[in-house]
Amino acid sequence: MDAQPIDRRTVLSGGLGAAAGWGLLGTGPLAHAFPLREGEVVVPWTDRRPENPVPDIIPNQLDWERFDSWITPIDQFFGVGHYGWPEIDSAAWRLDIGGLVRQPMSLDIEEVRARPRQEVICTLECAGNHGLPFFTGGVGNARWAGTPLAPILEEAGIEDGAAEIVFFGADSGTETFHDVEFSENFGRSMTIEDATNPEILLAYEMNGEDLPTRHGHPLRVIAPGWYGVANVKWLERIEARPRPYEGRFMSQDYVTLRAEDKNGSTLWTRNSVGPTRLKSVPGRVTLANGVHRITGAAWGAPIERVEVRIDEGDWQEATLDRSEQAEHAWTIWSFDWTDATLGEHSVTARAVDASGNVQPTPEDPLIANKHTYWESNGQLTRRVAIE
Ligand SMILES: Nc1nc2c(c(=O)[nH]1)N[C@H]1C(S)=C(S)[C@@H](COP(=O)(O)O)O[C@H]1N2
Ligand SMILES: [Mo]
Repeated sequence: MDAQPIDRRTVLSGGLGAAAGWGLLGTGPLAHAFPLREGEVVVPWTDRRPENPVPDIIPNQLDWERFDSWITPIDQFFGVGHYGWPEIDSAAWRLDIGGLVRQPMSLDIEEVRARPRQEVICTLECAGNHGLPFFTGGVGNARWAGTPLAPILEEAGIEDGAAEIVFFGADSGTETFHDVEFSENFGRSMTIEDATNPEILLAYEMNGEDLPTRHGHPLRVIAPGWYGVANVKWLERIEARPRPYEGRFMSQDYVTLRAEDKNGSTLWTRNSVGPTRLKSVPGRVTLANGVHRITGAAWGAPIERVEVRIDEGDWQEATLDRSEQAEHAWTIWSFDWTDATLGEHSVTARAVDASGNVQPTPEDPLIANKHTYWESNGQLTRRVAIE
């Protein structure tokens, strides 16, 4: 599953790189969104994102107007570091596996790398992305390599009384709880069933390079299909525990608060974020040979269809670029906007998944009755001026 798209991509880009290919891309049915058309220029969005007030916590957001590849290059990949950015000396680092296990383990990085290698191309989105006005580039798609977690847990032997696996990072911060001040490590948990999914990796490579410091060097969790927060970086401890772990990033932050309607009365619920939700983004508008094209991405569930709406017009189907795809990676789509008229327009996109679920509108109770900013997967509208 994972090796195939890379091979096809290599073959494709080789073919297109041979000069003759370029001129042909603008004609005929659109098969590939990237590379872009010859002479293509970006028509900037008129709704600009406000300046990022927390560049130390959320650096390097994806700039959608530069969005031109299925795999996001490392230098364009956003980061989230709630407790700073530890620089870990991999020679001194160890991963400890303990708690309710029959055989506690301690591995150095060479022992981790000597285990079976597994790769996955998957999209990572922060659950806060699009929840705050300045936060619109908290998503990227990368090729990760590491070793699967499940066989390690199997070797350690999870005891019957265990309910969860907790992942702890090396980074920590000062927290308070009932007037007690203490130092808490970044931590996230999963049920045993979720944590033993064969897709979950302990990853030491990103896009073919040694995992960069910003992204969790020397080792991180990669949980395909989960929001970013589950993908614990700078991993140093894995514990099987008998009761749900309730650290800050499980029980305070990354918790969605909703006012649910139950037969006319309101039931407030709080849930820790988990698996990703269906979403699409109009990425950028470009112009080449007199034709405007909207290129975007959709992810969060298997994508069946993406539709685009200009102003209050009809929904029109976008073309999905199936030349590069992987189960948990975003799907690139494009829409040739052949009848763009002068003036300012709004562009809205919505994704439909393989089960027929439609990405919710901002008015959908799922979004409208949500009172925290995480899991903001409602349909997005952008504005552009055609001159
Ligand atoms: N140890 C640790 N892991 C972490 C975080 C963190 O602050 N510390 N942030 C999480 C969040 S909220 C997100 S969205 C992703 C971001 O991954 P990236 O920085 O590689 O893009 O890392 C997750 N893993
Ligand atoms: Mo996040």
